[in-house]
Amino acid sequence: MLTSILCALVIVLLLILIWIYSKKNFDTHLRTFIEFNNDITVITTETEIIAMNKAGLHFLGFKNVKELKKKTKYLSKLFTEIRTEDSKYVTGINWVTKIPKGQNVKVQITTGALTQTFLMQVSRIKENRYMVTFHNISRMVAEKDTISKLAEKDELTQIYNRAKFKTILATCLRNAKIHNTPFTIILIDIDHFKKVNDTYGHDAGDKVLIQVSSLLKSLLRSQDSFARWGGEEFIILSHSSTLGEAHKLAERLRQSIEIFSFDIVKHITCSFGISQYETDDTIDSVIKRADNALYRAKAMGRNRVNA
Ligand code: GH3
Ligand code: MG
Ligand code: MG
Repeated sequence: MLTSILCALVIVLLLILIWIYSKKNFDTHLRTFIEFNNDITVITTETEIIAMNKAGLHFLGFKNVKELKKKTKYLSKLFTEIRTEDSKYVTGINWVTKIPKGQNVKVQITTGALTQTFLMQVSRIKENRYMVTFHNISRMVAEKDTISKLAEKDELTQIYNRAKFKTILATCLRNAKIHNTPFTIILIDIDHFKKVNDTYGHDAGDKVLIQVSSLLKSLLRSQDSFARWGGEEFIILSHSSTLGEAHKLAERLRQSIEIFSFDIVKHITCSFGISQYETDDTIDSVIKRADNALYRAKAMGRNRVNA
């Protein structure tokens, strides 16, 4: 009887030892495996970090996992999720169990003064063991940012182009319809600009366009949007609450151009057409009214503001 109990105890002990060994062995294999990955790679349980590859430790500035764990044992403390309207993955203590396989979660990791963007992926390896990888996409994000910034600027004047202005106006129009917030459009056209080109050459004309842009920009409030509408025409979206206010602003701009001494050509003037947002407006209708007002300003003798 005693022998059978002893035998059973020995077997149970052996099984426990095998279990501990295989568990240890499994984690050792994982540790070796994650070193092959160039991306930051972490092995974690539902709550605690078990291992991190050298790429990760080096990036975060830790000598080893022990040192890292002195700072935190929770992986979620090392990054912040970039949340959008429909993504909110890293919440709750067992967040790692909730991220669908193959799902990319955009996160940021800050080291010192530098914040970089990563795509995080989670794979469940076995019960309570997860491999989390962080693929650095900071360079791609920066390039995309530069490209989209370039795409919204006018090459010559470096102010917004027509396409960008239209997207700003579309947003403003949507808000105006919801919250009934007023805005005005000011269309500006350089007077007799063809004559500038004909008299001083195309390059001098370009210089005028650049100088007009920077002069107008310097006179506008940061909340007003300003763009090159095309050729020698500029456009302003002003959050002026009345037509009178917009008129005053345009008049100030008109006078500033009139007295400014431009390189080579010295003096030019501009005509201004203003429209104010009305309830049923579309992008086209609000601009059309400003264009009609501008047309009348030209007909009335140029160098004037008309609403
Ligand atoms: P108005 O007072 O009626 O506006 O007369 P205008 O001569 O300014 O108008 P018009 O439409 O007859 O001529 C516009 C000129 O603007 C013609 C075109 O060559 C010139 N232009 C358009 N884009 C550029 C540009 O990027 N650089 C230069 N230098 N000229 C341009
Ligand atoms: Mg014109
Ligand atoms: Mg003109």
